[in-house]
Amino acid sequence: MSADAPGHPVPGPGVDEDKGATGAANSSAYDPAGDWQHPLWTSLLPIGRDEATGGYRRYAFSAAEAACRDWFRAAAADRGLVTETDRNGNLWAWWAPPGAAPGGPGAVVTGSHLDSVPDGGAFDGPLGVVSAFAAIDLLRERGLVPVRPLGVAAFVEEEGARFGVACLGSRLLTGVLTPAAAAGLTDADGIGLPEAMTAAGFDAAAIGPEPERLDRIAAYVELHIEQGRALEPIGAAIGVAASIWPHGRWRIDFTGRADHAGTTALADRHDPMLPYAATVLAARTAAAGHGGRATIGKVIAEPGGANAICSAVRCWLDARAPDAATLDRLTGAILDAAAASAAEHGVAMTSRRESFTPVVDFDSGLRERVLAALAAHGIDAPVLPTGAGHDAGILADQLPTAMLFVRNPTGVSHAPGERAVAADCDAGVRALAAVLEELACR
Ligand code: HGY
Ligand code: MN
Ligand code: MN
Repeated sequence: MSADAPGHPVPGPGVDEDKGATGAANSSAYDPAGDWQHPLWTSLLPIGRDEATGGYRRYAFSAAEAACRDWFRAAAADRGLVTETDRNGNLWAWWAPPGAAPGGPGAVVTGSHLDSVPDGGAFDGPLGVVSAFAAIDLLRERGLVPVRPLGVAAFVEEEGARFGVACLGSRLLTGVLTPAAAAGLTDADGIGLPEAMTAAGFDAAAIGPEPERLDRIAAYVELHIEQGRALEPIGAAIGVAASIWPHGRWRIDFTGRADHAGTTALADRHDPMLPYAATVLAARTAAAGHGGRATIGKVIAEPGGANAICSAVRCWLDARAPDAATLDRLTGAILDAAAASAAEHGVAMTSRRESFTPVVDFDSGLRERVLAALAAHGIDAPVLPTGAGHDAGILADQLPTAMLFVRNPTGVSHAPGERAVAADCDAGVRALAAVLEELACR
């Protein structure tokens, strides 16, 4: 809670005190340290939220995701923007200059994603999409008009929560992931991506790269909740991305022999849980030793009887490091430890990399323009690396991209406790509008 008590009128976040950047400032109950009350934000909040956990389950091509798509289309329609869905299910809404075609050439795009990790927070992804529409509102309030097409994008399955490949929509769009590889992806229930897309009303046969679409985009700027706690200690509401650590996901399968928990002598066991446990500990040790991150956040024990030795344990390793060589050493150490422990316990082990993103150094020229635009609006934003992956990182391979981060006071992300305060969300909208004004309106 801020020094300003609830209900005490405080100046709004907008360009003047009567008319806030997002409309929220018009309320006398505006609390900069409270939850964001932007109507676009509050209308999106209920979609896909689990009542019991307060977390979001907005998986690709699910009913919750369909509702998010409806929300996106309605937000675009309310603003007179033209919405289109590309071959891969990514959404685009366009504000084109008079007489110009939506979508380019020379387009400037902002946005993020609307899907979530299991029980994810409200901000990871949606903050960037809501802020994109809110920034367009702010540009219009200021009487600005783009001189080149300005787009809002929402990319499919950024988290890879359903089909295992992070940034699925942008990887397909750019061709980093082939349609054939994507067609072979399945979810936890064995439903293939083509089947899921078809059931959701998409043409699964059409997925694939769209180089001509990318050629028409001059720059992509993604605003995102900070996923960590670098901004809070230095008192900055907004940050700018320098780079993304290389990172990937590995699936590891330990196959042993199911048996009785009470009668099987310890010496006779082939228990896959033991090398699995050793691998979890090895991941922690290796991450600490290499200055990286290694996490096993998903595990399946089969068949899962409380009084039986498992037949198999399957787990997923997420590993990240500041550079590729360190990541290689980090994952090598973990997989070697897994193999050694599996051999010790008479368990078979296989591993395969399910997705990978090399290091991303964001375009320095675009970053300088972003920083200058922010400075011109009195926003002093530190430049930070991040260990989190983003569609902006995938697109960076083919066009100039940049990212803005909005302060996360606790640093919690990928969990229901993820949060940004209203004043910082408003600051994010103003920062994004400043950048879009520079890139699209001059
Ligand atoms: O997992 C990630 O790094 C991102 O939040 N999608
Ligand atoms: Mn995420
Ligand atoms: Mn995200």
